[in-house]
Amino acid sequence: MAQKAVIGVTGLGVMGRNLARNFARHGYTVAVHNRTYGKTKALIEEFGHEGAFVPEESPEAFVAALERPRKMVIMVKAGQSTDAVIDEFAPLLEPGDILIDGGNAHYADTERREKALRERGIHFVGSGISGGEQGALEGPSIMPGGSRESYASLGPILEDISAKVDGAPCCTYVGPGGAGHFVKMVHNGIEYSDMQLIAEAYDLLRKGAGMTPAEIAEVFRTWNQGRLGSYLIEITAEVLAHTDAATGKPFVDIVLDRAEQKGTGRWTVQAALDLGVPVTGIAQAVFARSLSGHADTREAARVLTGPSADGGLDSSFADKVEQALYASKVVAYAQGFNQIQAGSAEYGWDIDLGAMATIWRGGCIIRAGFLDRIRGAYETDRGLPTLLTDANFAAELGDAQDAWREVVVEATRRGIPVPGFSSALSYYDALRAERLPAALIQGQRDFFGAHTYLRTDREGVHHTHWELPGRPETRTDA
Ligand code: NBP
Repeated sequence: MAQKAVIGVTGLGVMGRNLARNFARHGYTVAVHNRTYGKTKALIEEFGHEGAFVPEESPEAFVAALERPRKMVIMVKAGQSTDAVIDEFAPLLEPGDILIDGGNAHYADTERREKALRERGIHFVGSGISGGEQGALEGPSIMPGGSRESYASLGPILEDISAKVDGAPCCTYVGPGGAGHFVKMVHNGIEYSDMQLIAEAYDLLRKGAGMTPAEIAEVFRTWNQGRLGSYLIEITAEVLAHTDAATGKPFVDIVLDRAEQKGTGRWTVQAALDLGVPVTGIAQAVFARSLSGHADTREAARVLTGPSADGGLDSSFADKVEQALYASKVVAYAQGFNQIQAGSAEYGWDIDLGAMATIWRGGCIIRAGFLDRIRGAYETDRGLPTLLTDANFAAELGDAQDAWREVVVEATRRGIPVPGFSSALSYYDALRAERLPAALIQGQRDFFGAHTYLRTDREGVHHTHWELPGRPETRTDA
């Protein structure tokens, strides 16, 4: 009888086939299956020599090829396809088996699926997998949720195929239910804000300091050697240095300036709104992409007047932009980690924030040395209310703020949009403020809707009778 497979992968698209190869390259016998057999065949023909694959054409044969308790990864287009695959495979599984969804599912779907399958004794593990096509093959960052019990047998395999930083795997148990997909969603939201901030830095250097894309590429290469060192900064330099072969122009000048999105950034903001967490950096990034895509509005707005963005700053301005970028990035990450904290509290997931920073250090799109410092901050204080109050980050933001303010002022003066930089700075200033104008808003709410207010000097809930002479106040909870 043929050797049973340790794990299986169904859905051999871009991600699934590379994930299957990654398992095989690590010495695991891996069963492979795809809705249409052609992809399974192609995988074996091209990469069969890389390891021990068990190609199966039918779901029944695929499930039968797995050793028990069975572990099978679903790697299909998220949404209805995932439900269709679950409906097809779940009846073939037995209690104790582990069904892993590695797609970009919405965490609420994962919660629903996990609950339904738990009732049938099947462990459903919604797992975030980041790193794209290359990461899936060479070592992604993996964020598995589901039951802790399932992680006991599944975890070591996933840790084995994940990226490693300083010998530590970029994979850990995130928490029950949809915790893994929630964390992956916020990861993607942070990725949106990181990319937007980098784009704003580029725009400032291009329009404000009149630098060429090639010159800016050099600036990014230098930044990549310092505290901003990260995959996104590294690839930004590559993109900016690239020349279009057909025209000889900088590549960035021949690309249509409309950023697209698949939806995980939008989900992050929607979830943040429900949880009441201000993720202004992620929201600005999502809205900036939307704005860029509104061709008609942008065309119509050509009648709007304002300063000319061009020039006036020299290349020494780049140092200030670096400080503004770093400070804004710290704010964006702080907000994202607060969202994970809030989601964890809301759903009772008990997510270890420091561990999330640890598994994002490698394999994923936001991988960066910087995450080590976030890990350190949460190691020092697990209950940190915001990363901004960590002594090291607070000191850095204090040092950066003069330049950060100057960059926002110069951008505003020149009419260069910097929604990410300026909203991050406003968030920083709002947290610093002893008093916020929210007191006035409470007054307005009480005036038109008798919504009541709390006083700074007395207990209780109060309402002012704005319609009566002398506007007397009553305590409404007494
Ligand atoms: P692809 O588009 O390359 O492949 C899609 C796979 O889904 C194919 O194997 C296809 O089978 C299968 N499938 C579909 Br579509 N509908 C199905 C159904 N009703 N029943 C069975 N199989 C079905 O996707 P991908 O880029 O590999 O992405 C897979 C998942 O990984 C997605 O959730 C995605 O969001 C996530 N993800 C992607 C990346 C990335 O960089 N691409 C990164 C991280 C996460 P077929 O061959 O028969 O059509």
